[in-house]
Amino acid sequence: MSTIVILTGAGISAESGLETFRADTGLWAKHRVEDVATPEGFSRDPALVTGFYNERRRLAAAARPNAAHRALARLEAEYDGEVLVVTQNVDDLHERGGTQNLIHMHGGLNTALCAACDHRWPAPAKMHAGDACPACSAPAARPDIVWFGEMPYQMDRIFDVLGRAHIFAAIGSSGNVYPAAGFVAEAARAGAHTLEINLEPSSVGAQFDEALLGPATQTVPAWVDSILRGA
Ligand code: BV8
Repeated sequence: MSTIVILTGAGISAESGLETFRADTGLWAKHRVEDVATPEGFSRDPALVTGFYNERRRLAAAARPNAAHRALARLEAEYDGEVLVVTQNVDDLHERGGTQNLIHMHGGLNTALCAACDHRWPAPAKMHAGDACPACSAPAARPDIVWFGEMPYQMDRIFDVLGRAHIFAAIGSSGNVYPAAGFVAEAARAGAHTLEINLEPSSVGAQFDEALLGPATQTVPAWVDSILRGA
């Protein structure tokens, strides 16, 4: 059975109105990554970080999946093989767009995590630093987000599927953050055909067999059509 692995980054949610990280108006232009996306930043100022993710959660809830998210759901539903989406994004637009076989390798806005006992529960719209864990009662609730220096989720499963991928596509990712940026090399080693879908070549663009340049809401549906047509 043929396997397609798709890595997505902030660029697939850009046309849903969610800011990317590296655009000069991006999230990190307003916040130093060390202050809001590291465990050290969280321990230094848990209220600042919790507030940063409350705002991201509010914006994600107000956003809607776009044609690119929906096209990937159609691919999963209609393709005669396995389709796995591995997203770096913490928004839930893939789920709301219909994708089911999905890994949030950097966590997600809609889950809270207890730093004391690892319990997870649905995140409230607004979390507060020191919220109590519903399982162990410790005042140790944190966003269930993989920060820099933390191990991304489900890496074993991701490498297992990359090892048997026939097609690997990276959509809307700048290729600056590892280990995600290394997935194309892993898929190529397994003999996969690799494709980058982006507005412009990423930092690892030269490692791909093929590039589809343009906005994701146009390029992704066209690519999915070509796959389903057997082109
Ligand atoms: C780890 C959650 C190890 C937070 C994020 C070398 C090897 C391995 C690791 C490292 C290394 N060097 C340094 C490291 C450490 C670090 C790293 O990679 N640093 C970088 C800066 C060099 N990596 C880590 O710390 C990772 N952990 O390595 O753990 C370990 C080992 C043992 C034990 C413990 C630990 C963890 C990294 C995860 C950090 N968390 N996100 C949050 O969301 O708030 S990262 C965050 O930025 C995203 O999740 C994403 O992964 C990353 C990059 O963002 P993109 O999605 O690519 O978005 P960006 O804005 O950059 O680009 C947007 C793209 O879209 C652009 O290309 C643009 O052209 C395109 N685009 C825009 N509009 C459109 C579009 N495309 C199409 N259509 C459009 N309309």
